[in-house]
Parts: sequence; structure tokens; C-alpha cells
Amino acid sequence: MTTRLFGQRVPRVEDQRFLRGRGRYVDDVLVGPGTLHAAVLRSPHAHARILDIDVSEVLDLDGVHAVWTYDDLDGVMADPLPLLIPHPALTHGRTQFALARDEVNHVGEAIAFVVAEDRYVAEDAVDRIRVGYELLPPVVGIEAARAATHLVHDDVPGNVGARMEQHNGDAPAAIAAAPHTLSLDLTIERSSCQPMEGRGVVSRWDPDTSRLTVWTSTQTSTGVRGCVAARLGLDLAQVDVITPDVGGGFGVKINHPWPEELLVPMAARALGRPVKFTEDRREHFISSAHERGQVHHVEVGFDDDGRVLGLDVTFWHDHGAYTPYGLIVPIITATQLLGPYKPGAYRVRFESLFTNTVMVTPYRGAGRPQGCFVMERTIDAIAAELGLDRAAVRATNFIQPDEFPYDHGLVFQDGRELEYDSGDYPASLDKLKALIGWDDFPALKAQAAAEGRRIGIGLACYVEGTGVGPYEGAHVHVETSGKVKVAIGLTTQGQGHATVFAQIVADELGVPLEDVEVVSGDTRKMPYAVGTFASRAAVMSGSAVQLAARAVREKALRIAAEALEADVADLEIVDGLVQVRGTDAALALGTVAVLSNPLRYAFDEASKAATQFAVGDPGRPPVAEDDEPGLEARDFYSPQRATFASGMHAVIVETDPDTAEIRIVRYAVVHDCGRIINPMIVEGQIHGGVAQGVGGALYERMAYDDSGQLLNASFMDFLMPYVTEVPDTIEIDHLETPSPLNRLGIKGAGEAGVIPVSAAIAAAIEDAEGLVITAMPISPSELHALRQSKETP
Ligand code: MCN
Repeated sequence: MTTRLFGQRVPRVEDQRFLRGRGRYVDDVLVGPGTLHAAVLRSPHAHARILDIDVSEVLDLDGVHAVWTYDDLDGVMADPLPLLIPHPALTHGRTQFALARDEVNHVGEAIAFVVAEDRYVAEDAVDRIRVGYELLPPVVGIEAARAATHLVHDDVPGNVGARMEQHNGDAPAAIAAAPHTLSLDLTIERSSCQPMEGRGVVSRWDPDTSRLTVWTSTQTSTGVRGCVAARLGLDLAQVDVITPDVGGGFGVKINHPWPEELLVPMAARALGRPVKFTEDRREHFISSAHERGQVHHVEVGFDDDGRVLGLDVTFWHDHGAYTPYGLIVPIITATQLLGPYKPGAYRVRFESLFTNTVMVTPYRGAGRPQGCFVMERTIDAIAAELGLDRAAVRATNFIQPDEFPYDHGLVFQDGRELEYDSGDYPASLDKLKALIGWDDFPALKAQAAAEGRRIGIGLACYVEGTGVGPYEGAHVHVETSGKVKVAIGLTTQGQGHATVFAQIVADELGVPLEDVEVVSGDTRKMPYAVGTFASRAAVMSGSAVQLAARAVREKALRIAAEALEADVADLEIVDGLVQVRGTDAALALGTVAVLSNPLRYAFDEASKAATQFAVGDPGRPPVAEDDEPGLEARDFYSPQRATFASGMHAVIVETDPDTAEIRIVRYAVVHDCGRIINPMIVEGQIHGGVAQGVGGALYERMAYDDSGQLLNASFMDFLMPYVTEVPDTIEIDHLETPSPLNRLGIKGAGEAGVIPVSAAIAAAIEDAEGLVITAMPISPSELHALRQSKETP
């Protein structure tokens, strides 16, 4: 009997390769000894008009093959890069050109592209390019953007790219009529994904077949393929995009095409030589994307129990210089801010503002950490105002288990209703309180105080829309060896897809896990796909993989039933053998694959095994009438709407009375992502998310000066948490409320860990210090300053 692998702690099959240094990233791709290397001239100014570009000294340099500026770009290559997700409210969306045309809008914007024998020569050549600039006043930060003394884009009044409002009920009226009201101003700073591997592209043009191959470190190989084909005037069929191992994406690699993803293939085709570009860390800081920067104003009205009667939120989103990803991030904040709560009435308004800084695209959590911070700080403020227990006020406002599906009366990021499908928030809260010891904490705090120590506890809840559409697909193929090859179209950046999808296939086909191999992000194997973002792979590809595997199973049973002269209903597949229950009659799945092909190996009736190659037996059709040859199937899954995962974090911190150092003492998570395919992988995802959340709460920020220079654009200066700053143990308890929206009952898990961390840590610091925390991240010096301002108001 094969053990079912769904739900098991199966060790990640990919780790053997990674841990032995056998990962193969874009920079490891060898496409030939003649490979040329690219370097990019980037703007040193945050805002300037380009008066002229002089490349005359570049081509003299030995080893330089070509240089491109905007004027050298032909046809659609000269158009602005695509606005990937347009929205009617985005009245003034702007995207950059592959190479800046006449204006640069942030430090790091690409201006010229040089291809040379090696990277050293290419960098030297970049240094020889002379650009005449007319400096323009830079707009840095939300305050400057709102003041609109200067404009980022001349034709965007007030620096406002978009204004949007959603509401359910009359929030201002509800607040006006409420027994209690509060106003809060809450800020979250900019941060960024910082995957260990930056962006990278390699491309080769084959003149014999007129085919372009692109290897890129992306979260969407199909998206890049479409853009490359369209911009270079090629048919889709002429472009293959392969995403090898990706050393982390965390959102930044879902944006596409990056200028280099077009310029490298363009150069490879023009020069007839393979071309490679590997981003360095400084380039990643100043030329990719950031997120998080938002300022929020909250008006809330509530009753004596802390029940929210009206919630009115206005916020300002720093979109940076361009909006290739539309309004996804602020729309997510606006809608997901509500978390597990049901305010009597809700209104949310935001302005998306241009600034002369790196553009904003989604970073793991995508707008939710900000929304969660706003909502959870508001709930804590209500509890403080009324002198109520913070957990109790949360429970008062929860959507109850019998209220699902729960429609918030708003429109979500995917354009569909914000309708939660399932969950059990009271049960989650009970689990969390038990896990962290919520009710016992006051005694612990009193004891610490008696010892001269300051400790505090905080908690935060979130709900996360995951598994958004439109679709994903999978191809499952049983080889004649019995091994199973699975191709999914989306890419993988470390989430363990090779393991979880193998688990699903192994269960469906009754084969050992080690016989299943999963390939992702290769358009040659699966040309139709969307990409890895919005914690969607488990729901979307998982469902597609199951459908395809099930189709293969059914086909295998049909073919085997005929060969074994048995009834399909009497067959089972165990350990890769299709067998008639209760008898010795069996066929290896590989043999069934042989039988599925009309041009097949000879089939020995006696041994029931495939022996040698022979042209098929015309007298014996190998497959049923409607079947195609081959033991394989491709299927797609498209959901009705997103499915809503949820969770709650609690943290105990200790703050040093002298140095104001903030130390995490305990961290607890209760997480509900529906049915779990692999708890070990989900817990790994949560650990990684919490680590990133700790960075966002206590360390990471983008330190721009007034001229728009990013002062901490290196790992020497950008503070990230190391293992020394991430809690040793993150205590996790799971709750599984199955999603009714997909057959596997799953919801996503990949971003969850990061969402409530700032909110929970802020609450814990507030509890330890008796100070109100309204902005994150918070450093010891900022905490010290807060203490002082409290002492001397
Ligand atoms: N999983 C599971 N059971 C569930 C839900 C998920 O076993 N009920 C497993 C999945 O099968 C998958 C992992 O948990 O192996 C995450 O699943 P999912 O929530 O579907 O998220 P995705 O696979 O779509 O990954 C995207 C998500 C996002 S949006 C970001 S950003 C992110 C993240 O995942 N970037 C990551 N996790 C990351 N992890 C690593 N190592 N590197 C990144 O760049």
C-alpha cells in the first residue's frame, strides 16, 4: 500500500542539489566560448533632462562590440515598456523606456547599453560615455510629492498617478454617530526584496533556425517570452525562455520585461553572439524595484465594546518614478487592510504618487504589511482607549465561522468581489493565545519589571487573498521507464515546488516520489502560464497538476484494463504497478506508457513486459478510440476567485532600558492555509517570511537623501537581519479550514509570514515601553528619541 504523501513532511527533493552547490543559476549558464558581456550606463541623477550623449570614445576601446542608446532602438523597442496591469483609476500611468529617451527620473535609470568581450571592458566603456544633463529638481518622499512644488513627470499634475476610492456603507456618518472616535497617522517606510541572486539574462540567437533562447532570472518566463517576441518582432514560436534555478525573487522578478530582458536578446541577435548580463548588488538597489512606502490617516468610530462602527482610511502610496505594475500594491492595502474584521462601514481612499526614486512593484506581502499595520494599530488604539484586552477587542470584531462566504462589498486586486471563502478566526485566536501564553503574560511582565527589565507582548491578525487567477497549467508524462515528468509553466524561486507537485502526482499516479521529476519555468515544456506571485502556485499549479495527473491515471487504467483483460473498476496503481486487486496480474506503469504509443516496443504477452522496438501491431489498437498516443496529459485550472488564507502572530520583545535595543524573546504563529500539502515546506515559508518581516520592522529602510541618492545601496549599509536577529525558534501551530474553491482545499502560504510582523512587533514594543508606536521600522535610536519626547513633551 503506497502511503499518501499529501500532508506529509516530505523532505525537499531539491535540497540535495542546492546544498551541494549544484544549483544552476543564470550566471552559471554557459552558452558558448563566444559569449559577450553587457554593462549598463545608469543615471547618476534623480531627475534630469538628457541633453546629449557622446559615445565616440567607446568603440575605440579594444573588446567593445557595440553600444546602444535610445536613438539606436528601432520600432516598438523605442516605445515605453508595457504597463502590465492597467486600471481605470490609473489615469496617469507611466513606464520607462528600455533606455532613457530624453529624461531620467531616478538614480539608476538605464541610459546606454554596452556589449564587450568581458564585463571589465564593458564597464570601462560605460565610463567613457559622456552625457550632458540639465538637472531638474528631484521629488523625494511622499511629503514632497504631495506638496507638488516640483513635478516628476511634467504632464502629471500634483504628481498623482491615480486616485481611488472604495466604500461599503457610509463610514463618515457611522464615525460621526459613534460613541467613541480616534484619529491615527501611521507610516511604513520603503524597503525591498533583495534576493541573494539579482537579476540576470543570457541570450543566444540561432541564425539557422531563426530562434532566440533567453535564460532569465524571472518569476514569469511566459511573460518575458511574450514581451521579447513582441518587442523584437518575432513569433512566439521563435522565442524560448528558460528560467533555471532562481536565487530568490520575493516579488521583484515578477515585473517584466526589465530593460535588460529586451536589450540582451536584441544584442544577441544583432551581434550573432551570445550575450550575458548579470546585475550587481548596487544595480539591484537602484535599478530594480522597491515597495512598502506609505503614509496613512485613519478615522475610526467604535462602541463601548470596541466594535468598529465606521472606519475611514486615507493613504498616500509612494509609487516611485514609474508604474509598470499598475495599482496592485495600493489596491491590496485598501482591501486587505480589513483582515479578519467586519467594520460597520468602511471607506478607503488613496493617492498613488510619483517620486524621483526607484519604482515600486510588489514585494512579498504586497501592500498587506502596510494594511495590517494600519488595522492592527487601530485595534490596539481602540483597546487602549477603552482599557480592554487587545485580544478581546479583536474577537469582538471578527467575522464568525458561520458567516462565510463573507462579501466585504469591495473589489479585490483581481477585479472580482472581495469575498472570503472560509476561515475560523476565533479558533485561530484561541490557538495563538495558548501558544504564546497570552493570559499568563501580565504576571511575567510584572516579574520582569520587578527585575528592572522591560518586556511587552503584541499580536496581529491578517487575511490574505491567495491563488488569484486567471489560470495555470501542467503537463504530466509517464516515460516508458515508468518515470514521470511534470512540467508546470510558472517559475520557482525556492518555494519547494519540485517537492510538493511531485507529492500530488505521486499520490494520483501511485508512483514513488523519487520517480517524479518536476520542471518549471521552461516555455519549451509548458508555453502557457502566468507566473509565481500572490501565493498562487500551490492553489493554481497544484490544482492543474492534480487534474493532469488524474487524466493520466484514467488513461493508464483504460489501457491497462484492455491489456490485462480486466475491468477498470478492479484496477489500482500501487508503487508504479497497475494491478488487478487481489491478484498477481499487473503491469508496470512504464509498460502502460509503451502500450499507449502505436509506434511501440514489442509487447510480450507472456511476461506482460515491453521488450524491443517494433512497428505497432495494426491488429490491436493500443489506445481507446478517443485517446491520443502517449501516456501523458495536459490540463489547466482556472479559479472562480481568490481563496483567503489567514493567520495571527504574537511576539514578546524585551527593550533595553539604557540602550533601547529591541530583542525578540518569543515569536508564535498560527497559520491557516487550508489543507497543507507539505507542513515542513509551509513552515519554511513562514520562517522566511517572518525573517523578512523582522527586517521590515526593525532594520530595513531605503535611506534617500534630498537629492534622490540612495545612501545605503549596498549590503555594507543596508541593514538586514542575520540569523542573530531572527528568533531561534518560531513556534507554529496550524489550523486547516479547507478552501471550498478548489478540489485540494488549499490556500496559499508563500507570503503570509511577512504580513503581520511589523504590526505585532510595534504592539509589543508599545506594551513594553508604554509609548505609542506609529511608524515602522523602528531603530534603537528612534525608540530612544521617543522615550525622550515622552519625558519632555
Ligand atoms: N504549500 C503547501 N500547502 C499549502 C499552501 C502552500 O504545502 N496549503 C506550499 C506550496 O506548495 C509551495 C509553498 O508552500 O511549495 C508556497 O506556496 P504558495 O503559497 O502557493 O506560494 P508560491 O509557491 O506561489 O510562491 C510565491 C510566494 C510569493 S508571492 C513570494 S513573493 C515568495 C514566496 O512565495 N517568494 C519567495 N516564497 C518564497 N520563498 C523563497 N525561498 N524565495 C522566494 O523568492
